[in-house]
Amino acid sequence: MAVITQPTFCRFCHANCAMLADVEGDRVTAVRGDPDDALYKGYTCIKGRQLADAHNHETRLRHHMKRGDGGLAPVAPGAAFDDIAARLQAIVAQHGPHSVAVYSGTYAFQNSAAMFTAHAFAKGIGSRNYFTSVTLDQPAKVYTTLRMGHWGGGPNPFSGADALLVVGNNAIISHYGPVGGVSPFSPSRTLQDARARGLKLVVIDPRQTEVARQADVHLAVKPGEDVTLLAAIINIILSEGRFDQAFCQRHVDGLDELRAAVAGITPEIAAARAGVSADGIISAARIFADAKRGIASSGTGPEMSGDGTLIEYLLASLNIICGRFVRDGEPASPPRVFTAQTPRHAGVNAPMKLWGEGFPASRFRGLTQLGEEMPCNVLADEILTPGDGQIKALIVVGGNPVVAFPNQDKVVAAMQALDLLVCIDIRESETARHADYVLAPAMCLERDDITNLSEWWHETPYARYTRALLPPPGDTIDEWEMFWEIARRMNVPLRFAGGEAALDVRPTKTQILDLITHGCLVPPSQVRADTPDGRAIVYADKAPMVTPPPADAAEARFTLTPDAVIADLTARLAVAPDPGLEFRLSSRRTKHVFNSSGHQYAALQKKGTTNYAHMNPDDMARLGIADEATIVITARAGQVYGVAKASPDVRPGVISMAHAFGDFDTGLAGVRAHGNSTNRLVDETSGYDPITGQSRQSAIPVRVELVAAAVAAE
Ligand SMILES: Nc1nc2c(c(=O)[nH]1)N[C@H]1C(S)=C(S)[C@@H](COP(=O)(O)OP(=O)(O)OC[C@H]3O[C@@H](n4cnc5c(=O)[nH]c(N)nc54)[C@H](O)[C@@H]3O)O[C@H]1N2
Ligand SMILES: Nc1nc2c(c(=O)[nH]1)N[C@H]1C(S)=C(S)[C@@H](COP(=O)(O)OP(=O)(O)OC[C@H]3O[C@@H](n4cnc5c(=O)[nH]c(N)nc54)[C@H](O)[C@@H]3O)O[C@H]1N2
Ligand code: SF4
Ligand SMILES: [Mo]
Repeated sequence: MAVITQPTFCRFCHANCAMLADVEGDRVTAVRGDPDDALYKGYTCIKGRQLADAHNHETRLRHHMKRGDGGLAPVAPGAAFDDIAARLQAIVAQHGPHSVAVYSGTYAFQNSAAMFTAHAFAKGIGSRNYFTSVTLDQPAKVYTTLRMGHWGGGPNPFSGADALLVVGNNAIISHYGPVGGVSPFSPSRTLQDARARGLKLVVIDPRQTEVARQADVHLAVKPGEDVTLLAAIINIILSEGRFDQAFCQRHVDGLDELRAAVAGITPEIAAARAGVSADGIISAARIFADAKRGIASSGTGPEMSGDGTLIEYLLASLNIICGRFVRDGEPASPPRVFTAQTPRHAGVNAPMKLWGEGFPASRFRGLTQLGEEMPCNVLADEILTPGDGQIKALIVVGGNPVVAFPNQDKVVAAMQALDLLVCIDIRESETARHADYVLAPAMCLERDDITNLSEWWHETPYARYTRALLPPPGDTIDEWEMFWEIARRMNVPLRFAGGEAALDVRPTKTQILDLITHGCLVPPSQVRADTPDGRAIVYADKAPMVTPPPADAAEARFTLTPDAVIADLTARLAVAPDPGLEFRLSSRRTKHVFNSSGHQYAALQKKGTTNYAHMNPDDMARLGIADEATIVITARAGQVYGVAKASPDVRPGVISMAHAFGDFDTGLAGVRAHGNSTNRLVDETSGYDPITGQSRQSAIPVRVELVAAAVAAE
């Protein structure tokens, strides 16, 4: 059969690398990087190169499944949607709208319409219980920094940066980072090029990561001690007068309070607590402050250490006191093509508080919605605890709570306690094992998509509208259509920025995307028309060239003292490090899998099937642990097994381990073939971030023993 090669982009992860796909009839047979794409230049990673295998894989669901006495079995689409809609309607009638919850996991963020439709569905029902993986990820930088104000013109872009300060973010493996941080597009090459033009790099990470290997200064911080370290860096910059005094005078309030709060944190005190050298801290502070451009930013590691809000506050403060923003008259930050446009002026937009009083509240831990989502921290308790507002039904789209949420046993109990659990997943995931229905979605090459979820990283007005290259197999349909099928049966409105979706006639995906992106620079339908070949387009002529001055003479100012942050910081700095258990288990990513996705593909399995417990060889020698030995890791909240891996890049006292491996009952028997879930070590009821509810998923105090020794001691 003839092979037709078509351009598209990868949606295995958020980097959206430009690809060429070979299609034979109804099958994709191979994919590779598109060398003609000016931005990606043919780059792909090993995960993306499995797209053909993924689409054709034997574990892939091609029909919706319903649980009966014999387990999951195929069910006709009409019957599935009728029954789900009827059961949801009965649950809402009996228990009220909050009894239905929706969770958008990582794959809802790889489909340009899924997350928005899932959210519209929850809102249409009137439920406060809409959850996303953001509150398991980096919620503090999304929600708690806005209370300091934000700069209309945006942060300094990566391309013009002289210095970056990177805290717990390894974009070379994760292809993920904040705007202005290490670019997620062909990250290793981009970073090398930036270093060649003079970029200075400071990395704060308990591991010498792939990014840290290129650093001028690497501070191998003890996990969980970033607050002290960042406070010391700010103290040095302020006391040595290396900050942007003119910028602060014009735009910033609260500098004296911040100065006072960090004044006692000398390089020596921070060095002792964080386990790094005082000289290293001083160099890091001077490199960052003496540069003209470039930002301080973090990834998941620090956000998960229990101090997310304080760490993001300190990083935002560093950028504010050093004025790391696009200024009046400088080249403007590019407009995002598919995002509603906001003025990109050189001025401060007023602080915003997106949680607390006035926001729908959870029944637990004083937590409330952040923006329009409830923190994942409370999902299990909201399901398991009877009373007004108890969650009875959950729809999971592209997520896997059983391996991704804190406190695994409780999450499993919660999934089992639901009256109705619907998973939208390409396979029988660890969570789908407990589902009443598993709905089978079309995969990425079988659907239209736009680059709305990756465009915030682009430094040009880059846009892509890719067409479905293959027909969806079996009964599979796009994820947004599943919500539409249920919504129309329940008569639940699906409201988007551009208005309500029709429920009587099925909209096209282009129509849905136009509704979702209403107010954007160029509507998806127009980008589609402009790019009949399905390749990228850069709307350079639609971009403003320079950043205008602030729109309003009485512009807002940044505040370095929102709410009680100074008191919280002072209290945190006064606390000596947790003397508790000897090791700290820190989170990391694995190159060849994406959380719990990819473990089923042969080429990726060859790279390893367990989530190795990476340890410093000196620690292993001291404890008599050989490379590849099985160990037991015990935290206050629980226990897991791991396979020890000698890794000199990990600082002593640290176990560096990926999450989303194994299942709840994998245990010792399956540790080599599947790994164990580190979320068995995480307790969501203590040590969580008080605003975002983010649990301590990294920097977890643990004890480590050889399995043989542990068994003998019992
Ligand atoms: N201890 C600890 N816990 C963590 C983290 C950590 O570092 N440490 N990291 C946290 C972070 S950052 C995140 S984002 C969360 C992730 O949390 P989740 O998003 O809940 O978990 P994933 O494993 O990414 O789940 C993705 C699911 O989507 C399915 N899938 C794959 N392709 C498709 C598709 O095309 N369509 C659909 N519908 N489904 C598909 C996969 O089979 C899988 O079941 O975990 C968090 N949990
Ligand atoms: N290959 C691959 N890519 C992925 C994923 C994957 O599973 N595999 N997951 C995706 C997801 S969901 C996300 S959110 C992004 C995350 O993207 P990143 O945030 O870049 O994730 P990591 O690569 O784990 O980098 C986090 C770093 O934090 C460090 N760290 C851990 N604890 C601490 C601490 O207490 N302090 C400091 N300073 N550092 C600490 C770890 O050593 C690690 O190097 O990656 C995405 N990309
Ligand atoms: S980095 Fe890899 S998985 Fe992510 S979009 Fe690119 S090729 Fe796909
Ligand atoms: Mo994430």
